[in-house]
Amino acid sequence: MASVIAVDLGATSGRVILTTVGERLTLTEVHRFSTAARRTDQGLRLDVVALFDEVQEGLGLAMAAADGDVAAVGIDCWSVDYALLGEDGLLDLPYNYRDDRTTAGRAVVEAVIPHAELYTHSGLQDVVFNTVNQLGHDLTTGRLEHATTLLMLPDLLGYWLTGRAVAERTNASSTALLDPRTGQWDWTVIDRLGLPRRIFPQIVEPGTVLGDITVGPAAGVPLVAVGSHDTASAVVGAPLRDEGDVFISSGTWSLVGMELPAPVLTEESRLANFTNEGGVDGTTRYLKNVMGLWLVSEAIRHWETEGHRHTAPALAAAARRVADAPVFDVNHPTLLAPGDMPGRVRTLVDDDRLADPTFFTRCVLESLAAAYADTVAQLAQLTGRRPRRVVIVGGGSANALLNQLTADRTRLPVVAGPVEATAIGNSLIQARAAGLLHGSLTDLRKIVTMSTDLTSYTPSPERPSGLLREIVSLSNEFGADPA
Ligand code: LRH
Repeated sequence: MASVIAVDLGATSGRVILTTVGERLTLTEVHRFSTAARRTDQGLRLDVVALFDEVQEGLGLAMAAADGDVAAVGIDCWSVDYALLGEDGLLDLPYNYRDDRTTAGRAVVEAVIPHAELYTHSGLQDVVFNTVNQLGHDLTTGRLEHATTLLMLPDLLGYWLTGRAVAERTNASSTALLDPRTGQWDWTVIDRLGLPRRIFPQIVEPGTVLGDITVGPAAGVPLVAVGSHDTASAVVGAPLRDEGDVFISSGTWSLVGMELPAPVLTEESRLANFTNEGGVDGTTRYLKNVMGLWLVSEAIRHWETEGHRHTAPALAAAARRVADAPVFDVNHPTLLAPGDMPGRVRTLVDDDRLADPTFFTRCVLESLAAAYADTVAQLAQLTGRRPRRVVIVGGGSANALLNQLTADRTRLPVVAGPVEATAIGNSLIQARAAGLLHGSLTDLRKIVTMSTDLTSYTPSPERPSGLLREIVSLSNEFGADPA
């Protein structure tokens, strides 16, 4: 049976997955490695050279496991981060978006194009870590002077594999430099900011066959540009059925939204800080970033520095027994950077019980579910659609407590799974480009449903709904000054 190889780089780990393609998909993870950013004296950086070596190792393992019968390779990654190339290759190691240089960068951009105006061009939410704000900082340091090409991370790895430098559209849409109506670079914005036109490569559609890999164990296999923004692939791999479905791509971030045929660029949408990200097959992912399970994983990292080991599944299981946890604003800008998460949450919620990791976890999960409920209510207002079901995919969809709390607080039925939606979406678009599968996203999603076990949750009658907006006064999310 034919296979494809999905390379999926997430915020904490990267995986290489071999997918056999038939009436159902079968996924086998052949390699896993850390993608964590490194704190250096030049900021929070990504060792992309080491990442490329890991990808090559994984491709070797996948080729061996597939016995050579591989139709394509595709790469997805988190969005917004980019590498700069000069005449002699990589100029330096890319920054990670959680580096706090973005606050200064945002001020540079805001002084030239206020966000209210930028939104009418890009349709992107005002989050401090958008590529445009990172580039705003680069403008002040001269980092762009010797740059010939800007490549988003999956495009960089693809370039190193094939020699072809392009900008895949879904990931490019996270820069705030793309016009969501045309799917092309917005030269007006680029020129006004004083960014060099030369660094922006040709945009390609997801599903484009980029050419054969020329180096390493997968040499000779075609590389396909998939929905290379991981969330674009996750939503392809989400078993969405109709216009009443809300998706939550749940992992480090929770991306809560709806798939729409066209962007929503209204002032109401901007004020609610919703974003229009480019999707596969011309769709728009209309969504909001909710801080996600990062709040727990970063707390676990902090407790480890104090000598206490906890795991997310054990904490979530224990948190079932906690009642009466307070709710806080999970999108508070102070929670974005790495560091002491329990300490920062305690400045938002004055409750001594937070010293207990189980209580802390319950408090985070309740607060996430409240933020989801709030976002679902806003989606109804802003799209005119009536949300009827919530589909949760990604690693966080294995968190049964969070799924139940989501059903309770949104008062909607929840369907959870697949955990591997991103790798599935990545594989489906490759398989279609390679001619192994045919049809629309609806057709491809039938394969998702046949390939995975989904779990359903219904709202518990005894628990009230809880809209975050009714409980705490929200900050203006990540764009605003923490004060
Ligand atoms: C999730 C994700 C998300 C972005 C963030 C930077 O991995 O790609 O869609 O907002 O990372």
